[in-house]
Amino acid sequence: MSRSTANAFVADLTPHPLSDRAGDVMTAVEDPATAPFQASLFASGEAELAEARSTQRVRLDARCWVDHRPDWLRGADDLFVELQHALPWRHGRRNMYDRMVDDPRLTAQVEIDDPRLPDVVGSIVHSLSARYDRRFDKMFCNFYRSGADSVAWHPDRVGRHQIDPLVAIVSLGGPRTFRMRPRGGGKSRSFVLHSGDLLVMGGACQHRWEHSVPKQTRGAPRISLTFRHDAPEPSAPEPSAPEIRAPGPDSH
Ligand SMILES: O=C(O)CCC(=O)C(=O)O
Repeated sequence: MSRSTANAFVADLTPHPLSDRAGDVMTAVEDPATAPFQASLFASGEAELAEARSTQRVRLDARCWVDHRPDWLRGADDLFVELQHALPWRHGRRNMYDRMVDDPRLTAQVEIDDPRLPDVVGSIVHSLSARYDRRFDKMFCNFYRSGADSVAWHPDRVGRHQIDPLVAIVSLGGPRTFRMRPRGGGKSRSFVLHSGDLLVMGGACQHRWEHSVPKQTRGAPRISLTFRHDAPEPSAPEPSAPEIRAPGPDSH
């Protein structure tokens, strides 16, 4: 199918990877079209890890932290374009209140060693695994076609069966706000993720906090590459980074 027929769905009724409910399904999307966006100079060219500014560790509470590393990846906009066309994007539909509702984003699940992935993904995995002393071997990708796409508040499912899992997110394309709030209520915090930024949630984040990417009125398309790992050995140390003052809480 050519790009001119982009966004056509090929029904294949694969079970939904993010849902436990019977009847929730995924359909394949061939080469999703999006509005073009203006690549920045830093984010153009061949993708490679940059020795950029140091990691900023934000303590959310006594047991939860977030590492934000701006400009971690050079060439992130070109990587966005490559992965937009190369990955097996799917569109989820879920049964909610007796009607099928479209997920407001596309997703793609790929093996870390999938031949469609460029070499830089191997470098990302290697660097994360070395820095955080975990074997990051699971990759899940999200495609926000515009500001209208989003993901609602949730903790990650790895938190159900792992103590303090790390979740790493590499952002490609348009900037988006990534929000976090304590489960059960409380002040939220926001991180603006630009193309090439790395954000890692650690400690008990998946047990005590939840996160979202809210809709926004305008927004260039964005892909997030998320990396997870198997349960670590009980003796694995908690990785450290210099701490900075946490950004002020959001008003809502
Ligand atoms: O796209 C993002 O930055 C967040 C992704 C996310 O929350 C998820 O896939 O669980």
